[in-house]
Amino acid sequence: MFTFATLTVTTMALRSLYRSLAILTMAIITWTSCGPKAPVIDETFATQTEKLLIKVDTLHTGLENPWGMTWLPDGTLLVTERKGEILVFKEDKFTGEKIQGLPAVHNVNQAGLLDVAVHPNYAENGWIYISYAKHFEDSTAATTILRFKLEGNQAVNQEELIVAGPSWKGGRHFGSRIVFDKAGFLYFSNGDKGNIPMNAQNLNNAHGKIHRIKDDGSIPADNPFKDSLGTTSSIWTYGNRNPQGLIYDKANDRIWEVEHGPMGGDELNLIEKGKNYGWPVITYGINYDGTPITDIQEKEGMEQPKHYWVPSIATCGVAVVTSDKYPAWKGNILVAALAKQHIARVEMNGTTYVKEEKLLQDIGRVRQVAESPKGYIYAITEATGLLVKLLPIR
Ligand SMILES: [Ca+2]
Repeated sequence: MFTFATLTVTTMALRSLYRSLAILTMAIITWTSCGPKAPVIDETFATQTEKLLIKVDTLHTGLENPWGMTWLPDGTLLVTERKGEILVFKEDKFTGEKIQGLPAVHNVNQAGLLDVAVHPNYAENGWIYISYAKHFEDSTAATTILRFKLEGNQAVNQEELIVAGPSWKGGRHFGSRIVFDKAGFLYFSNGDKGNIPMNAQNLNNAHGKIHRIKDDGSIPADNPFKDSLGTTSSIWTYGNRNPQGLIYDKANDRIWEVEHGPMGGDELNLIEKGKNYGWPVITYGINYDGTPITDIQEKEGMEQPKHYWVPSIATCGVAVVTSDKYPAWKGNILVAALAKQHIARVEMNGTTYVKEEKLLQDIGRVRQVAESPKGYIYAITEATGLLVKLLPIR
């Protein structure tokens, strides 16, 4: 006799069977088509770029003035906020935690807490480096490199390594980015401070320069201006207006820099020991009021940019694609654009500019773009306040 109880049991058995079949089917699909690691990306809202179908994964909203980002070996992502905070992300999610005990910063206009980088041997020594505008009692500030270690979320063992002075009033043109090369030297950028552009040509101050120091802040013996009378011994290159982007291209042992021009004349420069990059003697830009800065764009003894942008896109951070996750982009240079609100994907032939594509148009003022140790490209934006990850589809 067919009873209610039998029906219930039969239904339960069927449900159980369906569930088992569903799990089995999922397992077969995963096993046959993807392997254990390949994530299945929902292609809704994917973006077709010239060479890759990508999806923009928004990991976080509500950032204010994010400036720098880096990853610890365990995958923890650190994002700086210019006002003086470092936000801690794990597995691409904000933990709600911030690093405690950081130094006070001169948070004015383009000055504040800027870049963050980890030592190449972080796993052994635990050093984290920041560049920030250090505030002085007379209300001036100077781009400063400091390192610390983490105990939980507390910044301990703080060591101030170098102050790129003299300290300056206001908040214009402080740089700053930090990179390490394969020999372990630390390079950082500092802007010309705005109101006296010739700072960049004067070797007796630290402004409008790329600097090179050892990981403990001491000066390498082979720095180009080390033993010259009165020069700032950390200077590696000069004539750099406001370099807010710096990246070490490990595969080619090169350093790329991007710097803001005035009105027009943002530059992509190949950074080489002791060279003069020309600002403000040569430039492809003009003053913001439309008057000329100089009549010349070239001069002997001064480097030409590998590319320049007129009008300005407002170049900020820069990255080199090394990952196999974006095969069609490998070796490209990615430049974050503040004013024009995109990422410029620049194709190079060696050190010669070929062409570029605008990615993520209107995503916001892109402050930094970076490749994670796992090989994914991330970007942080102002105005829209986003942390995004570019997921490659095909
Ligand atoms: Ca230049």
